[in-house]
Amino acid sequence: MRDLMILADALRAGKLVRSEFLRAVATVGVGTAGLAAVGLPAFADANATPTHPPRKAKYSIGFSQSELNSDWRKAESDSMAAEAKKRGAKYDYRQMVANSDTNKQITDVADLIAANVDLIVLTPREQDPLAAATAKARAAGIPVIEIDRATRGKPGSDFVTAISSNFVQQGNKVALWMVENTKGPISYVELLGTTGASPAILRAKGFHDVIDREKRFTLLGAHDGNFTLAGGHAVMTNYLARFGHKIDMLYSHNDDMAVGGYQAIREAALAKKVYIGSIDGTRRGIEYVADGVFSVVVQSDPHFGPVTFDTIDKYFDGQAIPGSITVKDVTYTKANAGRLIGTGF
Ligand code: GYE
Repeated sequence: MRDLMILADALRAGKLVRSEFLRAVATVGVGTAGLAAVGLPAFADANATPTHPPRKAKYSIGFSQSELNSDWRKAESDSMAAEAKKRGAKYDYRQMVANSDTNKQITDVADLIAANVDLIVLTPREQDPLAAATAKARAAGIPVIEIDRATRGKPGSDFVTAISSNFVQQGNKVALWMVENTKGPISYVELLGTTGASPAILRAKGFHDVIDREKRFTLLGAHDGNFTLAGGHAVMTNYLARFGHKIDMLYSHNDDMAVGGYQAIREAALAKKVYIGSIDGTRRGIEYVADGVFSVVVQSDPHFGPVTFDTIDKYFDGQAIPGSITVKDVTYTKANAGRLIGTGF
């Protein structure tokens, strides 16, 4: 117990960083009761996310962004930075950008752990590889909040919470629109988001849960377009060469790929209407809905700054945080898109 009190004092005095403290505690071999006795329930289990971190005048927050290659990602990063700035008296904030490289993102998280930030906000590019990075942060006693995308881990123990849209529901909504607003046999192609990314996996699931029950819909092909305009354009160009006039509908996991797909349709001078359904709510996507070019776009709101920092506030305040926090999204159709263009980014 004496050893533990010395360690706890050293931690409070800032002579030890948290990871050093945790390593030292492990060698002393005290249990939960011992830690609680010196007023440190936060570190009761070196392998669990601390739930009651010690109070500080200022906390350092590290945000690991997967990439900044689209208006969606820029809107997300801008929202985070703006909110951090507003709360600058309480938070130091830094962002690392992984440039669409999952391995770089793993290193970015390792760098934030080495820098001993107080909390990591992570938008995991791929759900499985980044689960291990999250586990390393947890083992070092650094809490992780996952925003927008999630890893496969268990919220509440592997990480504090996941704040995101309901991706399955987004896919459901596009499929339902197509079921309710088209007639007869429909052959379609699907532009998939980045392989291994939670929104790509769940938007496919949500769409197919609904559409696969309808016998009049036939899938011609589905391929990874990496959530980019160029990727969507390339995949759609290929599908048009293969299937041409057979294509009645395009389901795209995001607006950028849908815009690329639509450009390919125009270049192919297809003399027919192709129904296009997509997700995100970029300004261009909403304008295309208003113009009747896209049939339906389900929003995926990228403005994570306020809800994320509200959650961080609560966390450091010792309040209970739910394992998942769902962002509310609207659906754009011809009926509302014109007046909602301002909600785009
Ligand atoms: O739809 C897409 C972006 O993870 C929800 O990632 C996000 C998705 C978003 O690249 O445009």
